[in-house]
Amino acid sequence: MLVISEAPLVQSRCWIVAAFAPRYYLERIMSLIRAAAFAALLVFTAAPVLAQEFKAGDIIVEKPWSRATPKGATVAAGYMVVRNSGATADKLVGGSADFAGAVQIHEMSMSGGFMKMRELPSGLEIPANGQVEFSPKAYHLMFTGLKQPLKKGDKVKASLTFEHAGTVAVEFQVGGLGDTGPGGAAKPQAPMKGMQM
Ligand SMILES: [Cu+2]
Repeated sequence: MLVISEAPLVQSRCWIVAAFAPRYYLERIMSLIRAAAFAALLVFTAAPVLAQEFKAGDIIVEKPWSRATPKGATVAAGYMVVRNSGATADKLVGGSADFAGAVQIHEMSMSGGFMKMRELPSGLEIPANGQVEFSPKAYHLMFTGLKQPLKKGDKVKASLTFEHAGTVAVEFQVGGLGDTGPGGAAKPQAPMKGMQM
């Protein structure tokens, strides 16, 4: 008796499951796809940002970039933004790079109507809770004694030494020959605070 009366019920339950299952699974699959797509989007949008920040102590080096060098060039320049989140000033005192003989800190300034650059042998102060921008026409790193030409799309390793934060390993993204900003962007250059022009 029990088996007979239960049979139609089980059958009808199966029918309900069968009718709703495709839709249920489709929705589950769609939501999984959506979640995966969202995760992929996060990875793709977050990765380049993370890859362009290098940190040691209170010092953050943002978007280091350089330019492709013409054939036979022996020097290249490095640009970036150095932020100091600490309450005391720090100082960039030097650096080194696998691809260059030396890394110098340079400053551009107007002299007799010409842009001239000079080395800052004692380093460059990074103010407390402040930042210094290294860009064409302003402060820059000078890679001298290039051991290889820099090609667009390269990522070249260097390290920067700060008086307090110590050494920060960074990677310079090499842009095109005429680039004016990271990723080739032609951003307007803000005048440097405290720079004699
Ligand atoms: Cu220079």
